[in-house]
Amino acid sequence: MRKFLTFFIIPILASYSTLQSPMAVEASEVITADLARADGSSAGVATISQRRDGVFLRLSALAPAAGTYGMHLHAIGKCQAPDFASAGPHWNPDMKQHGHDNPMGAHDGDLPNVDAGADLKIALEYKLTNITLSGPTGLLDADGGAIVIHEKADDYKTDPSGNSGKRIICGVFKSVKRN
Ligand SMILES: [Cu+2]
Ligand SMILES: [Zn+2]
Repeated sequence: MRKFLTFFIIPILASYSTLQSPMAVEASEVITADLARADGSSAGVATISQRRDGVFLRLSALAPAAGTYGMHLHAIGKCQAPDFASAGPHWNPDMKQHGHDNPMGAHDGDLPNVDAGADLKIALEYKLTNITLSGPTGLLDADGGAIVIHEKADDYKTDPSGNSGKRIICGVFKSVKRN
């Protein structure tokens, strides 16, 4: 039994420290978005941190039901309920089509689908590629940027939004730290 425990506890501790490590690495720039539902209630928070080892998105949110949801960075920092159309199209500085499975894709704002289990929680952190936070081609350009969660999964290929349906959660990114 002791051997069994040792075998399983070490990987758990290892993954825990991996999750915690972002806070230990000093971030040069952090932007954060309070997430809201169409009825105005809070749905969680999203944070993007520019660090020495890359740019990382961390999301902690509550979905309306267990399931898989499309999620993107959108071009305009405006979340006007109830349809959040104000957030504009996917963030797309390179003028590509939607989706990593689209030969003409993808938008820089295209992100992997997120999953919520029975507890409705969506919690993740991953490295973003092809992202610049500030400057004229950055996510936080003159009209800002937002993160949007959709009612359905993204099929990763149908232009312009992966058939992911209505926008159900939206958050405007705000700069919280600059060194
Ligand atoms: Cu979207
Ligand atoms: Zn897209």
